[in-house]
Amino acid sequence: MQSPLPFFPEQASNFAGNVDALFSFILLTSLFFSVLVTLLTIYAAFKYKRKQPGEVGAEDHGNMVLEIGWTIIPLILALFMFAWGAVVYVHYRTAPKDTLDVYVVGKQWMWKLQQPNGRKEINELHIPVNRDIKLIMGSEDVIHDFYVPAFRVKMDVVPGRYNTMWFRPTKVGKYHFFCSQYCGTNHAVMGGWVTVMDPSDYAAWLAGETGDVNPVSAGEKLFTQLACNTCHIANGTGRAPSLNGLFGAKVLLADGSTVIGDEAYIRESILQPKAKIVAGYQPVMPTFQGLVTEEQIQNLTAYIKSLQTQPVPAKGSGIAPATSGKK
Ligand code: HEC
Ligand SMILES: [Cu+2]
Repeated sequence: MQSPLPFFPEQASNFAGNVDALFSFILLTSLFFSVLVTLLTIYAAFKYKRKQPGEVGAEDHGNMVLEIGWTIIPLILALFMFAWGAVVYVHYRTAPKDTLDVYVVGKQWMWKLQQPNGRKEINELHIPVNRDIKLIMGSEDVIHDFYVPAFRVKMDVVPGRYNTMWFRPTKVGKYHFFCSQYCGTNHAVMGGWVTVMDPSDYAAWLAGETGDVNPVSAGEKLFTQLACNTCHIANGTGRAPSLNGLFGAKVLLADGSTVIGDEAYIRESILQPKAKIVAGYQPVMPTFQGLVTEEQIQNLTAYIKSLQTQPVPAKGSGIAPATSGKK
């Protein structure tokens, strides 16, 4: 679908059509009523102007039909805008399964991006067309914001946490992205280009050059270097829960509640281990706040996400650990 209004940027993602349609609807509705009210005001000002000195205004007792009309119609319109907006927003905030995950770090004043195979880029993002992409984003300093106008997606990138967003590019091409949260002197130049490629071109691009270690192996190395592996033993016999199968699973906490083991939870477990204690374990994990860089946290997260073989549930979960046949 083409943009209904002439001043939109190119539409190059699955969200663009919907966002533009909603935006145009709200804009045109507001414009219609603004013009209507302005014209009626001007008309009334002339029509009911005092024409003779000493003229007395007519009495007015209101009009029920009008009162109800201009209450109900805007109410319906506003609720319709809200509902439509909610549908678009929920779709945007709910990433599908099986996305291509790109890690993004914002810092004054550049963007560092890393592909699942480890290939790193600065202020450039290469992605295949018609594939669901998820950006997992952190900041090393202040609040930034990743904005791709042609995709109609933007998301704040906030220090101390991950924010994620997803989209599916629908058109091969090059699209500008920007930092859209004022972040200091060189904020204006903190941007770059998203290159959307045919899947075969993308595969060729991915395979080309790169001495970069992929985030999963970098994370695996860190896991040993930081001695995470002394407590987190793969088969679940250590002082800490096995991290096998954690990603995407439901984790039972000591206070009886549950959380989903997503990127945000893994990150929080590394930086503020005491925030959520896994049922059946002592809160003995030290915090790694200040000891690991944003990139290292992403590497650890990628590594933990990759541990999907042979899930070992935590002791407190009440489920027997998966065994491979023998006791
Ligand atoms: C001194 C032992 C110890 C070390 C070292 C340690 N952890 Fe932990 N970790 C624990 C314990 C105990 C828990 C469970 C209690 C809790 O939630 O705090 C835990 C929980 C976690 C969880 C949540 C697990 C779940 O099943 O929900 C993650 C993720 C995690 N640790 C990652 C790490 C990483 C990454 C490192 C290294 C950077 C690390 N841990 C180092 C003891 C440790
Ligand atoms: Cu910025």
